[in-house]
Amino acid sequence: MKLEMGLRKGLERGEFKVYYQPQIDVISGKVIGVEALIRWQHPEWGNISPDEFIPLAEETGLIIPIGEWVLYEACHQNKIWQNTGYPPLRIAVNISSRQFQQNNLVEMVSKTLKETELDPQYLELELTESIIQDSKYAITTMQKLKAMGIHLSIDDFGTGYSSLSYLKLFPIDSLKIDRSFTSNIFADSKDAALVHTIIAMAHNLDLKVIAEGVETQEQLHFLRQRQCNEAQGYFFSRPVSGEELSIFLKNRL
Ligand code: G
Ligand code: G
Ligand code: MN
Ligand code: NA
Repeated sequence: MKLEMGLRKGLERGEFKVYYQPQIDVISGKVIGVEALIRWQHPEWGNISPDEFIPLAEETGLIIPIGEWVLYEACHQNKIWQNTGYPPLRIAVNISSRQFQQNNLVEMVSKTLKETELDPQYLELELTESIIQDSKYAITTMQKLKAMGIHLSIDDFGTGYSSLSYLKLFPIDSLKIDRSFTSNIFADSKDAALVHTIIAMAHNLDLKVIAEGVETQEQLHFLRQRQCNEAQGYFFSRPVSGEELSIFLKNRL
């Protein structure tokens, strides 16, 4: 209850920020994308993790205005980077299943792209396997987003309980290997086998693969040897503010 009020007020008072984490092409080492991650700093309670407030925002429906705000911020920031002259990046935005179910999602996304003047090819929406509950609706919605030129990926891949058959039905571009697998590559040979198998399966289905939670050079090496396309994690950068990411981009040019 208290947290819910806090969320409502937080949105009005501008307590949310969007942080950005770079996504690196494993072969070239170049930054090719950025994931937008929401942060909440409450004046009294301090930093509250999205793991705590996103589930509540979903329950209360506040994820709709919050998600719309994140999308606008992220697209706007991406356009600023492009106008600054950095090589164009793709901005990846998390869409929760409640947001995905909202009936005007496609219109909202389309409107945001127009307002921020961002070319749709530079937007990626990260969906989780939980959207599959209503697969007919999901496919139609995804087809509309694809028709606009937006990239679609499946986040936290391999952690849900869904069947693999949706992979042939959904018009997606890439899979994001959950960081629980990546972090265990050298601790558990079964995780290593799963990572290797997910990459091979994705490629056989003509999908790109990005590994999350890459923290060491050894993990990156393992992924490169197995032809994983992209990597994201603390090894490259923690999620940082827009200004800090600008410095990161400048230093890598
Ligand atoms: O670093 P991290 O603590 O940012 O994220 C924790 C969880 O919160 C992750 O599962 C992430 O996908 C989710 N998350 C972060 N930002 C957003 C957002 O803007 N929208 C949604 N729906 N989820 C987010
Ligand atoms: O569910 P989603 O993939 O959107 O979650 C991203 C989450 O993972 C965020 O909380 C982000 O801060 C966190 N994260 C990103 N890179 C790393 C990493 O290398 N190690 C760990 N432990 N967490 C990471
Ligand atoms: Mn994500
Ligand atoms: Na994840």
